[in-house]
Amino acid sequence: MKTTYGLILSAFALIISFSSCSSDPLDLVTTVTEGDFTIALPSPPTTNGQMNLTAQFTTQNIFKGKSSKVLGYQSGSILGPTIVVNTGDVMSVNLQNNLTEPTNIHWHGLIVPANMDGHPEDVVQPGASFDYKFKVIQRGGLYWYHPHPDGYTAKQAFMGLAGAVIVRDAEEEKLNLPSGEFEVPLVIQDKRINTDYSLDYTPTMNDVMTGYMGQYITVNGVHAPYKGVKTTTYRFRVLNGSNSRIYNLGFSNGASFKVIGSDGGLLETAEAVSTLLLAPGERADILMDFSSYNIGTELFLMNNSFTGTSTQGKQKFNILKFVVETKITTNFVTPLALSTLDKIAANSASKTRTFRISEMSMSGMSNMGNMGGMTMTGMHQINNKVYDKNRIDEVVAAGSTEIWVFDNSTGAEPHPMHVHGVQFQVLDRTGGRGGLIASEKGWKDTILLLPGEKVRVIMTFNNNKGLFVLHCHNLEHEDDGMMLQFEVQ
Ligand SMILES: [Cu+2]
Repeated sequence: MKTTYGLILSAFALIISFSSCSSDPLDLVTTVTEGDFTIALPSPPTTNGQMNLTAQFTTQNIFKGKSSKVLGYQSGSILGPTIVVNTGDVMSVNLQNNLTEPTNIHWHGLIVPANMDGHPEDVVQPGASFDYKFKVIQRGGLYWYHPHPDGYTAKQAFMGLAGAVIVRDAEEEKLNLPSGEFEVPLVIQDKRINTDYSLDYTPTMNDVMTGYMGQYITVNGVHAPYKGVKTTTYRFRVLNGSNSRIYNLGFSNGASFKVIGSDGGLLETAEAVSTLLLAPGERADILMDFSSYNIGTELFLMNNSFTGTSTQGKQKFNILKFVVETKITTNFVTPLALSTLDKIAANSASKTRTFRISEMSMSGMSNMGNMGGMTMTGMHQINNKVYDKNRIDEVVAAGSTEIWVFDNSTGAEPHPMHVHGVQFQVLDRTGGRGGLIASEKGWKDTILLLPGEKVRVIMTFNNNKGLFVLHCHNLEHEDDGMMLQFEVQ
């Protein structure tokens, strides 16, 4: 494997990797290289739900003073604007495809009609455009958008096509959570680059097995940023927009922080934690209280090491530096009760479906070479099947409640499983970690399964009839075929 790596790595990346502390010699291109944290954290511009996005080739300074060739939804930016809407608003987004391959938009976590959901076959050809129009019907929360065309999802998302959607509702407004400058979206991604600083998406066979990881962590599109903060509580809206890297988020001083929301909005009550595992596609709504910190204090949002999988979690690294700059006095107190979740009773489910996750083993595959144009697929399967656009795998009755079991008990890799068209509740996790973490106690659309784990989720499908997909949100696994279709009828 190292030989293959050596061939595909640029000389620049090799130098960087060898000069940084490598915690795993087998993990050369996934070992994170920290920067100097001297770029101020940007926030993507915000927009309402009426606007135009143009998928295009553009550039952005991901590294200080260095222009990187990327893909973007607007000129000069690797991330699209943050769309801020209220429950009940109609979103109307024109997507113009100025790429040289098909693209589309999947509104991750939003419950939209099937023909607006960015189904992998529902694509916009190069030079064409499409109007996405739908009503926002669910509760407040952090959702996101990214391309989902069959076979191109991982590349396009990695190259820069993604953005956040913040939905607000009356229940959340009443809580007076930190807002304005004290509410900060954090889109965390990892990137690989070429010698000219352009983004490098060239997955090898091994990358397809583990997922494509980069050695440079970016937040809101820049590598190693810092953020000046005031002595008060901040609300961080965190999205793991990485293709495959899982983060075990925490603060470098070990401070506890409060998890108040998950993929589908607020939890019932805040839960204090010191680390939080966040898989690709997942979101976390957290409160961090800087009120007791002295001016000049520096601390980092960081990734802690974690166990449970052999392919990730070995290395600790810093992600974002906070510098406490300004003393202010506020009297924010986290509300004791955040929300009320209507729990779906397990006995209300009319059907249980099991999705068994499996991978081909690595043995015998090391000589198969580079994936090249992704011509070989199917190493990752659900119920022994790879994605086939001509096959409908499951038929679900509109309005029905079902339990879906994701079974990774014999799997060897982590898989964040994502279901389109619904939000679900997690009933339980058996095997592996054997329980639920703070961010899994609310509404979810993506759930992480580490090797050995089985998770049961329950959901009620709405009346949006048509074709949707469920898939692994490790996007290399997804493009490799780890995706099935279900029809709501
Ligand atoms: Cu996977």
